[in-house]
Amino acid sequence: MSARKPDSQQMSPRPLPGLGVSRAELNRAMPGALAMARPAGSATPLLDRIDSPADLKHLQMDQLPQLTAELRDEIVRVCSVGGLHLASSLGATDLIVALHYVLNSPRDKLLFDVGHQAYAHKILTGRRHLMHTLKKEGGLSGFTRVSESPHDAITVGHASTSLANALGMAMARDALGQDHKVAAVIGDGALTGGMALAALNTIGDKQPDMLIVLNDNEMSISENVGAINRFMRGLQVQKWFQEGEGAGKKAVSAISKPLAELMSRAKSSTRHFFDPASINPFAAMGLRYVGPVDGHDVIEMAWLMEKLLDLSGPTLLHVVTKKGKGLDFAEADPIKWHGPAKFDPVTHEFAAGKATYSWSNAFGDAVTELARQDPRLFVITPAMREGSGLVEYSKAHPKRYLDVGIAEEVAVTAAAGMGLQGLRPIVAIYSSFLQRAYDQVVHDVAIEHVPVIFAIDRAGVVGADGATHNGVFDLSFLRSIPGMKIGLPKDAFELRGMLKEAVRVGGPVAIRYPRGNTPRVPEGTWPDLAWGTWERLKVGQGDGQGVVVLAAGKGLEYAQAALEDLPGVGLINARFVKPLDTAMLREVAQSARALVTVEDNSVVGGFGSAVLEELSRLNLSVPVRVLGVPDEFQEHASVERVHALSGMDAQAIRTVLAELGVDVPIEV
Ligand code: HTL
Ligand code: MG
Repeated sequence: MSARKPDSQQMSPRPLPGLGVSRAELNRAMPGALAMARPAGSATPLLDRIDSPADLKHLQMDQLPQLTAELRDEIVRVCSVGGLHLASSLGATDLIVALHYVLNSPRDKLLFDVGHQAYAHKILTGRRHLMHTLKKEGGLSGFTRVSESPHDAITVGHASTSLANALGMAMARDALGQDHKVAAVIGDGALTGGMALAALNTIGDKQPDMLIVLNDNEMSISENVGAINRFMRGLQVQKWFQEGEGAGKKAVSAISKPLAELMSRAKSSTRHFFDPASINPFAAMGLRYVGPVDGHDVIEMAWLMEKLLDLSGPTLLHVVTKKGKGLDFAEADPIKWHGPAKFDPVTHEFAAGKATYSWSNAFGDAVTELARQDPRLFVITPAMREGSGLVEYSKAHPKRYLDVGIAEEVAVTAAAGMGLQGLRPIVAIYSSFLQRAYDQVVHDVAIEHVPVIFAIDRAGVVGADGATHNGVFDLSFLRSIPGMKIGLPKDAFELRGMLKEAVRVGGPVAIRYPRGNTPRVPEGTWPDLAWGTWERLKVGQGDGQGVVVLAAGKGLEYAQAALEDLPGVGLINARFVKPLDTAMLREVAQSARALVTVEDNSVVGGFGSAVLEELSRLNLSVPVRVLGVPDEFQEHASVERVHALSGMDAQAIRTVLAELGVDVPIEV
């Protein structure tokens, strides 16, 4: 901190590019949050003139509100096809315009955490004409991707990585003697992640020049959680208090004063409002804290950001935004509009869809019911209440429910703590996010066989979210952990059987199921299912010359479809991957001419590998073809398409069977 020049010296009143009127006039003309409607007479959309951040610099500053309104219209239109991150992108539009107005991307580095809020950034950086391809096969990624644009500074999808990346980039800049700016945008949800907090710790210590824009909308996907979140709510109360007290101005207008004054005012009002012992955690970590400011006042933000970017050391600008800004429906229900299905861009009504029952619903219903029977159950989610099907559970069992924020490591180790104290904790987690907590599974859970159940959702290919969100490694990374039990239910019936059995047997147990739907089963269905037993679905030709398909989880769906008209081929529901059903494997390996394994996981180290390892241990040799996700990152496309490209869908299975000499009727 000591090396920093006094702020007041650095705040020379440099005029903003294109600012033709005084700030006071602008403030009067555009008070408060910016309206969605285009100002009358703006016939020529500004957006048509912008293909890069450089074009943005030609705009007058007072045109920025119109530009953000046009961007929001465009985002709503683009997102109406469904499955896109609407509310977050609407909320971040103003701050993105402000940042691009004052930064010089790609020379300056602009990093987005998660990257789901960056649609305005994509539009402003030459990708407007491709927005209709967002998250589609061969189209734009739903997040920022280094390989997609020079303006995308980092590749993201998982939360809380922007600050460590920004730290690295700022230190690289300094080591290489360069002088560009580094700015990171991080949401209040992403800030709950340990990685983000640990990065702040180092940033505050090393003091690299950088701007962190904290986009605080009080929401993760659900309501945000945690002590820092609570602290930030306090800061907002303070802002409202200043306004309500008639301090004369909105808190944001204080920004036009020298920064030093702003900071001392923030400090004193913080003192006024909080226990004197409490301090701003960002300031305590050595960051210059500025805010909170109105995250929808694009002019104020641009003005302020330009100045803050010139300061030495790290600055955190706390901007308050509304998730879903500009769209009444989305502002009122940002959870529903986080990633809405297809809707009408004019009426905002959802397209009528078939009622579906997802694997997440199946898990949520089962666990809500099971917790009524067993007081030891406790469910932990790392910020995925809706996605994991836990809304009802959280209401039914509020005392045995914990949302730790986007902190998968904490979710797993807190479960270990509960397990050590006699509970039967269930960590409900997406496969790709469990990657974050690998060491916690090994070190805190598995070594002492702590009874933690992992309910692993979105296991396998997830489709439109692409490479960052595909959950195709969990079989490989969990299988190598001693004592881990792994089950892949073929339906909600087996899911319930496995859950019940997992609670009974204890120790670390993983139950993984895919994205998608499964038939609903009646309440009270609790089948007995002995761990480690496969199910023979089709015996096949009994002359010892047949081919047998061993399929697990989602792979079984494809295998069943492939074998419909092939009575001679045997089929096994290989619902346990650890331990395998060694007795059944031995039997088929000794009688079949060839085996085919099918799984929705990487072929490296997954179910097929487990079969090969076991055959080696049993000293049995039989030809085995392993089908699954190949050893490459799978890009966004529909789930079915990725599976087809991976060579593991029904058609691919039939092709392999034909290669093995099975008489497969040719499709017409
Ligand atoms: N866990 C990890 C490690 N990464 C991600 N991306 C998730 C979970 C899932 N997730 C999102 S977006 C999101 C979560 C939890 C909420 C982020 O809240 P934030 O942003 O406040 O940062 P906001 O939506 O604008 O409010 C995705 O997978 C896209
Ligand atoms: Mg948020």
